[in-house]
Amino acid sequence: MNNYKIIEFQSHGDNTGKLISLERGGNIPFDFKRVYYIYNTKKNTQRGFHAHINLKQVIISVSGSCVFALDDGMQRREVMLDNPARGLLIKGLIWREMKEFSDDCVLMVLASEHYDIDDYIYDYKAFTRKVNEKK
Ligand code: T46
Repeated sequence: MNNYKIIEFQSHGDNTGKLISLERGGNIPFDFKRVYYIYNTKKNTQRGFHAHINLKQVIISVSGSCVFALDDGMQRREVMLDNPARGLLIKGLIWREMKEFSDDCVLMVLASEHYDIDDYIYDYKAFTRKVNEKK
């Protein structure tokens, strides 16, 4: 599966604490137009269940943890997001599901485009058709 990648961020800081800086064209490999965060997710909730047609995103758990399931229509992988020094880059057609959120989970997402509902595919069969078109 090559539509996703884990990016390791350099953590700066001293004995007072840590700091990570995100820079477009630097450790974030696209120009981001939007940042959003997901927090206060209720217990046993699952989110996502969609794919994007064009959007690139980097997803970072800045607090707590969750499991991110990725499916490219052929394979499925699960990635644990539990480290602010690690980002999940998704850059192609990937069906995504999020689950097992800890109470303190805050997911910060950097997105290459403004919010556009027409970029979402919510039907899994439509997603696999799109994957096959792109082959
Ligand atoms: C994704 C995963 C990781 C907005 O108004 N603006 C926005 O920029 C976004 C992202 C959402 N919304 C509204 C749309 C819904 O009424 O916020 C509500 C919750 O969004 P959604 O149900 O799409 O949330 P998730 O967690 O299922 O998915 C989100 C992103 O939408 C999606 O792009 O990849 O996080």
